[in-house]
Amino acid sequence: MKLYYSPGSCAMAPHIAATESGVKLDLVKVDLRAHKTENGDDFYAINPRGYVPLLELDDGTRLTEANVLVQYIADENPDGGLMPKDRLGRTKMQSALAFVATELHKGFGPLWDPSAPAETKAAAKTKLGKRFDEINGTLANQQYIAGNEFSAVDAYAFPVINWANFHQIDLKQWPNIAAYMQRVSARPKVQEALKAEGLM
Ligand SMILES: N[C@@H](CCC(=O)N[C@@H](CS)C(=O)NCC(=O)O)C(=O)O
Repeated sequence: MKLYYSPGSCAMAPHIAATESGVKLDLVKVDLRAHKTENGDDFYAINPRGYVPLLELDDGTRLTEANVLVQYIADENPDGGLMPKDRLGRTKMQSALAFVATELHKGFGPLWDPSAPAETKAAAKTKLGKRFDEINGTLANQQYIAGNEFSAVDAYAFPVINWANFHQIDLKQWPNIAAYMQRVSARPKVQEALKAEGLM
């Protein structure tokens, strides 16, 4: 399987899901400004949306959407334990993944957009802060977002929450999140993904 990624982006979600599941990926780096792969290919020809992550299966099938890719990798490799097996557990995990996708991942959108007005950015930070309040509360009683075990939602939440560091959002305001980020980043398989992306 081939993962088109950019270092530190949301593509780290399927990357971590893979390392945590013991899956070896072929990584293809994409320059998201030029929308060119490291091989010089036009990335728009691979994904017309221009987005990473894109997972290419060995038969050439191309899959997108970070929250779905982590589920695909987890489901293909059930021994990794990243997705619950029972229906209610899976539904809860999907709910948590959708929350990360729509509230956190897209919540950062205006902060990455150079054309967004200052008021829009400030409003985005306020809203993200409310979401962080909620996660901080959850993490008061458990080690990871869905319980005491690392799971699919952590693979996605970790790189997205980390973007706070690029936008002057001090995670120390949410001590349980700050501790969680340390805990996740210390995991050997997360370190493996960070190193592979050239971030260590
Ligand atoms: N809906 C997509 C969005 C992916 C996305 O936002 N990717 C960003 C990096 S984190 C990107 O590739 N941006 C490049 C661009 O906007 O051209 C998903 O959830 O996977």
